[in-house]
Amino acid sequence: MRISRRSLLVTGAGGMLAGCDAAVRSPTVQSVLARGDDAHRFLQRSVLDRTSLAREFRADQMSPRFRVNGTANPGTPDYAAHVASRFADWRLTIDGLVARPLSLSLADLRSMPQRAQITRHDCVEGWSAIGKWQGPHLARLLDLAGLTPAARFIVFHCADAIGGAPYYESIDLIDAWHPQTILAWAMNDAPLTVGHGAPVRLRVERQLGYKHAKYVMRIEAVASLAGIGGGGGGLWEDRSGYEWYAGI
Ligand SMILES: Nc1nc2c(c(=O)[nH]1)N[C@H]1C(S)=C(S)[C@@H](COP(=O)(O)O)O[C@H]1N2
Ligand SMILES: [Mo]
Repeated sequence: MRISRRSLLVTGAGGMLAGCDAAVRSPTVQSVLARGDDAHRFLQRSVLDRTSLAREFRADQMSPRFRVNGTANPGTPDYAAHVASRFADWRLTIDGLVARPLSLSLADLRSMPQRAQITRHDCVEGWSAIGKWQGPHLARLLDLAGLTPAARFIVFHCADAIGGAPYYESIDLIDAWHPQTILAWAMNDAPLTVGHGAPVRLRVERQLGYKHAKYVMRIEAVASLAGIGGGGGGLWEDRSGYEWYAGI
């Protein structure tokens, strides 16, 4: 069995959601899928599973209370200044293995095509909550920046630190191009609060809560996770041996 764009479109998310076709047609995702062509049949099956959608819910199923977990406020002078100016001067950096490094304002992110989704957030500590998230597709941002062929992982650098270690997370290109992977600036139809990760946080809906980086300041495309933080691909991976791929 060969993986083809067609089988991905049929079994994966394609066609079910507006905006997804564009992601599947992108040159980068084509090259990710092409790599799958060479893989063992078992790996091809895994790629197909990885592209399926997380369950989405109705508005009346949203949790009345969505807890704030981990950092509730980065608390640095820089971050406090951004909160005071309502992130008017804040810029998201997209750099690393990209053809065109970007510096985007919150207004830029808000004016791009948006995706909204109501999903269940599952924390490894044993709680879940259903909330609505909105923002541009991560894939669109990465297409604007233009990943170079060596890029294999996307790293999210955050404004906060835990025990002195900067919070960071990373995902591979399959999750980066997943149709539900967005950079959310809104939650439950309001701008993100400080507690939930203002001004933007990652939503990577097929994985556990700790992968959903809050307070994202910089997105970096890399060939390898070695040399970033402790090399484990994320703060909790480094500190506590949490799985790098936290699929749910
Ligand atoms: N920057 C940053 N991102 C983070 C965390 C954090 O402490 N700092 N905690 C993670 C964990 S363990 C969870 S469950 C969710 C919590 O998101 P919430 O506060 O919006 O519920 O954010 C994740 N992303
Ligand atoms: Mo969590």
